[in-house]
Amino acid sequence: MGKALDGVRILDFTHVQSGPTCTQLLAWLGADVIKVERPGEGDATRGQLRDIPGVDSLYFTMLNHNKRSVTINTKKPGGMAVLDRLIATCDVMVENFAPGALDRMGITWEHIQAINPRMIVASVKGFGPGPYEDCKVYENVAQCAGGAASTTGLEDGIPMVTGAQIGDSGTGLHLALGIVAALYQRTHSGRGQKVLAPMQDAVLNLCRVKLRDQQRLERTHTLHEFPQYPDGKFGEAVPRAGNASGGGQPGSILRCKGWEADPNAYIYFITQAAVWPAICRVIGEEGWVDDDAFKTPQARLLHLKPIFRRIEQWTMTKDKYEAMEILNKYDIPCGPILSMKEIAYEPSLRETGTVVEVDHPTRGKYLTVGNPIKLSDSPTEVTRSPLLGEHTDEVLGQLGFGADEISALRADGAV
Ligand code: CAO
Repeated sequence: MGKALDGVRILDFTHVQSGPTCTQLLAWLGADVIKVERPGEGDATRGQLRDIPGVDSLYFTMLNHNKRSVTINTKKPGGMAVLDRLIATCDVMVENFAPGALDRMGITWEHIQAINPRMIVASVKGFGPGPYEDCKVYENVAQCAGGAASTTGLEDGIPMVTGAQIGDSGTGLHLALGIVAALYQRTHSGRGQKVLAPMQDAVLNLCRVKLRDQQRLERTHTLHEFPQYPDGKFGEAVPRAGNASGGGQPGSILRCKGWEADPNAYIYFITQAAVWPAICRVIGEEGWVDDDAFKTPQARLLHLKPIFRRIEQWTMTKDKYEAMEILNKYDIPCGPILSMKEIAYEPSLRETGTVVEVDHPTRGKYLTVGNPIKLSDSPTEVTRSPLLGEHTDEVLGQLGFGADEISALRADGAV
């Protein structure tokens, strides 16, 4: 079976996490992704957070599947000549260097356009145009500047970053969509274009509902579904909401049987209005169904804390899986708090290819997250990440360089 992006060739000039997330996704969709790395060193993540000495780290391998690796030193004229030939033959260049780094290498938009006017140049930067546009940015900086940290955490605690890499991987996803859209537009326009996904903007996009709440707060001075209501005070900005659902259906994380010993013996419980009578019956509070204090969603907002305390008395009598089974029979929306260990060994995630075991020549077998986007006519087969420069000869050969030329480039340190 063919792949959605068959025939698309990507010059992958990315490193660390945000850019590689994007190009890995494009590779899974069928693009030929050629990762360009500095000779001898490669992507810094190859050596970061290593668990086996001298072997590519899981950080690197889990972000660079299905790619080819070519080493090119762009600070050597020979290296630039190779890169120019890649620019001539690729459809998209993806990069996430610090602001100005690409220009300093001489790889300006004008330079690229002169070689290949159809090329799409896609960039991740920490910030878009504005006061911070020249700043280097990592994940947590983006989470803080994009509004995630100020709205995450316990209501009386400090700002918190989340474990989900919304700044890096979240921005990579945004960039991938921009690239696919630009490829589609090129089918009509015949022209390439620049695609920019700033990390602050991507995080803010993912925090869209918090800007919604900011405006609600400014208009009404209160947010009824937040834990600060009805007893606490609201300030001028959206506060941290603990584990409140933040949506129209109140929810909370509740303890389950075994919570004293197991840090993940919890369930997320949503008191969806449609199943309120069922919730009352399950927890043995049938009287609440017609009680004026609990009957309507509006009335319940005044009593969310005691309601969840009572539901928790029930969840604490069941383990999280037993609770799920009972609640699902009544269509009560709930979810177990799964540890990474539970996720790693969950059979259904293995069956769908979302958790995959991959074999690597120097590392051996390891687990990775496969393509979370499932296309019925473009299935994904996850293959291992490349060793540094593993495909240099192959790719340079495809670009028309002869064996002698490749040897000379290598002797000069250009590849
Ligand atoms: N040949 C020769 N030189 C190369 C090269 C190659 N193949 N690949 C990279 N380089 C050089 C660059 O030219 C640059 O040199 P100069 O500083 O002399 O211009 C240098 O390597 C370093 O690039 P960098 O500044 O991008 O890397 P850094 O490690 O200092 O910064 C990061 C890393 C992530 C902070 C920065 O790249 C950045 O802000 N990127 C944009 C935002 C982003 O994607 N952040 C998410 C990262 S994932 O957490």
